[in-house]
Amino acid sequence: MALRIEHGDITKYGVDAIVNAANSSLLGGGGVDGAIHRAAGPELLAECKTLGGCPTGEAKITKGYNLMAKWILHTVGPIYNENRKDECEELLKSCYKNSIALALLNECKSIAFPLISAGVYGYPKVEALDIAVSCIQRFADEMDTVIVLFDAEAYEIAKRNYSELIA
Ligand code: AR6
Repeated sequence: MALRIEHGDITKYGVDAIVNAANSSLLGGGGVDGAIHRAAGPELLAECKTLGGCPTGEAKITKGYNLMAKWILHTVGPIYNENRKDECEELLKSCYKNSIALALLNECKSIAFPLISAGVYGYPKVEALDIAVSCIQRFADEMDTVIVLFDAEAYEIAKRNYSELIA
């Protein structure tokens, strides 16, 4: 198993599947979701419209269209709420677990993940990264995996807490 952490833009990764931190409509938005829709092109939205949305913690797959990645695994992270920490943690773990299960079902050997919920949805980045690393190590053992961190703050946290995973 090989998990690494890199600073970059997930839309540029030529892996079998990239994960999208979507919302439950699956009809696009800001952040990484907006970047993926822009890079993949309008056919992505057309396919997403056929999926009927996605509940929080679950995942759905589409083609990658103009991306180098073959597939996009759309998952919906929890909106962070300090008063419901345990529930948020379980839902975030489910995002990783269900995305990885869907990747395995589609014979993916490599996946790139963003830091799900750690932007607009407000999940504290330190905890979000701990959950990402532990779930990927647990469930994606036989795949080549990368966590792609876009913002400098998240990457600084990774350098501090997971220096062994940084190339
Ligand atoms: N590559 C990798 N990571 C990125 C990129 C990129 N190109 N762009 C942003 N990030 P967010 P969420 C990072 O807000 O918190 C959308 O509107 C970003 O720095 O994209 O799950 C959806 O439609 C952050 O660390 O997703 C939903 O409505 C991480 O991706 C909502 O936002 C996640 O930030 C989902 O919120």
